[in-house]
Amino acid sequence: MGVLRRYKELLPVTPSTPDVNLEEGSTPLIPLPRVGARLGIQLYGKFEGCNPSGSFKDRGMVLAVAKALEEGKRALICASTGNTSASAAAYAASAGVPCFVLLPAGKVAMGKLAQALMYGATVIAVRGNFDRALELARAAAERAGLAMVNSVNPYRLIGQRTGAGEVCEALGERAPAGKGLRAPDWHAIPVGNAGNISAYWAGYQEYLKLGKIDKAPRMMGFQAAGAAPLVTGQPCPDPETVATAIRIGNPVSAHLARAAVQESGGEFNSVTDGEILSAQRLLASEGGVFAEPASCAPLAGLVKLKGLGKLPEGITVTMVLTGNGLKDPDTALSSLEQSGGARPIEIGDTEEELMRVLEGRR
Ligand code: AN7
Repeated sequence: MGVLRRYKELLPVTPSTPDVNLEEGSTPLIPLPRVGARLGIQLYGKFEGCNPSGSFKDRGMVLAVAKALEEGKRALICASTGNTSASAAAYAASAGVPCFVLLPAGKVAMGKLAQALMYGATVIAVRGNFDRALELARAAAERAGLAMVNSVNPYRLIGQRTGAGEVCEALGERAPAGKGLRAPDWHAIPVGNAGNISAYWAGYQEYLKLGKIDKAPRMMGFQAAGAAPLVTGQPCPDPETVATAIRIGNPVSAHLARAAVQESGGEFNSVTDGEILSAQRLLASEGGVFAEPASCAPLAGLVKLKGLGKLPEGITVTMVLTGNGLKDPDTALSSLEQSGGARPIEIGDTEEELMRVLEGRR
């Protein structure tokens, strides 16, 4: 069941809201016992890469597009570091409406670009960064009467709240008592435009108010060191990071994210590109989950905090693995190359040569 049907009680869905649906949401909360053991914690990954367009954006996009259609809008526009554009383009295709996406030229992972083009969006590469593309998209939406589906659209964050409830349900099922809902101790999440951390916090708050959980987690937001305005407290005029999804210098929802961290007793931290890529390899090789670089900023942060003696022993931590690793194979392969890691072992077509590899003789 997609997000609009599954959560109709929690969402502003009316009888006249079109039934937009790509069967998004209901993603797995994957236990990561080997990685958790290294860190001395109970670690889980909410694998949002299982969504239809391969990222968490689908949870909110489905609602934003449904409401845009309900309001009579006939075309969508967004700026994006990649995943928002893929998601918007997918729902536009499904609903049969045009979609314009503005991307920072040359700074979008190949899989995401391929998606937007395949879904049939008009892709506009802006020679400028994401923050500038967003300004342009907002102005154009206003001028041309298009539905703006970036997270400045309130329906996006409302839809994204649904992830929090799913985390609590999945943890509840695993609890020794085996029933009821349970929040993690820490909720670790990458922060770019700062929408998702704000949405998850609102989702946890909602469940707290409804009495479904008895405490909310600490919200731990992680940014890339080269694009860390929430850590430095200043907008970052020239954001730069290998994690292109979070290459954002002036987050639209900074105020909401700050409130989430403050109210929950959490923190913002930054991690270097090297730490992100090493966490990505760790998650894949010891967790069995391939997530894109931005999604691995939280794990990089947990490793860093552990090293600083700031990760409490035995706590339950959920990380939002926001996007699928298959979106950016280039970065993964060059990261392996640079770390002297795996690459294919080429052999001739003989059994003898194969046996030599299997027995470690070459
Ligand atoms: C994989 O697609 O901003 O803090 O334009 O793609 O809610 O912005 C993507 C953001 C984390 C950060 N992980 O979330 C876009 C875009 C991945 C992402 C984030 C993004 P926010």
